[in-house]
Amino acid sequence: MMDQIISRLNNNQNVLLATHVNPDGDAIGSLLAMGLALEKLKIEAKLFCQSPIPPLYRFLPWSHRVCRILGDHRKYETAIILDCGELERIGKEAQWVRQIPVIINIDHHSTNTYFGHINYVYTKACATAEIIYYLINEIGVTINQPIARCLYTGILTDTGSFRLTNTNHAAFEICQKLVKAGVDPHDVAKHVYGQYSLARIKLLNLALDSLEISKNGKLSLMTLTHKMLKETGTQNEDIDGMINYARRIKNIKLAVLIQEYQKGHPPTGEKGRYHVSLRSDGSIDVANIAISFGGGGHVTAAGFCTESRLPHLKKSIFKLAEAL
Ligand SMILES: [Mn+2]
Repeated sequence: MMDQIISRLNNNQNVLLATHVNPDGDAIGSLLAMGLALEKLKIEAKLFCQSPIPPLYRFLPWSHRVCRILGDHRKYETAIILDCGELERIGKEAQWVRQIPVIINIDHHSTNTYFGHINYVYTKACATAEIIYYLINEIGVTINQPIARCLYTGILTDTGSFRLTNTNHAAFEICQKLVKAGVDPHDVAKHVYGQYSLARIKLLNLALDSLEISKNGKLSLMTLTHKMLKETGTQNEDIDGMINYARRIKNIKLAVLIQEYQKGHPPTGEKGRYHVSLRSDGSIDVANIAISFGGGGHVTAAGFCTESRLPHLKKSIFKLAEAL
């Protein structure tokens, strides 16, 4: 499979590199590392992500090169889709990208649908960045400091700073090599976990205030309404990570965060009135729960979108507590 990818890359010039909407550190890190590596091979690749790159990741090299507009899809011979369980995760352009002659799917989600012509899906990888690390080595590109920085950020963020259950020995082995290649862990951490706006802290206050716990004490639920975002002057991206407060409560097995979108205006690539994030303590598989609601994800982190009304949605979520 690696050979198939390499021979495809060697025979192609017009490559599209794309990742999912509302990109996280792994999506962005993998996208940029792959773009930088292809440049070393003198392969021209367009970097595409429908959503803007969140400000905290703009310290990464080439982050300004990521385009939000696809342009004419007919000019691409190959599309490499990174960190997406299904092609639709790249947003509304999926309908055009689907028509590109060869689609290479590189991902680590257990819910991956093998949508590519070539699928490099390795669900044991801690991050897509881990797979990209192997691929870059295999294609014979030396991992320099900029590439290392992108990959390190991908692994650091997708493992929750080496705390989540996907934290494998490869995470440490690779990160050790990336640090040797010039990554400064303190510097990356400063950018990724450094500072919050006052508006975000005010939103956190409302999020904590919304906490509800199931009768058996095993499920926690936070609800963030559009009104709260408006009141505090925050954006959807400011909600990132808040679910961890619900997850870290003692004895909680399943933490849930409901996020309401502005009526009729879900962010690009999302459908429905609410987005629901699920996190488990590692004892239950939330990807399965997400699938039953039409979503997807990983064992410990997953999500779905829904048109349900809030009271009904909360009721079906609290019902999940009974099985915990
Ligand atoms: Mn990932």
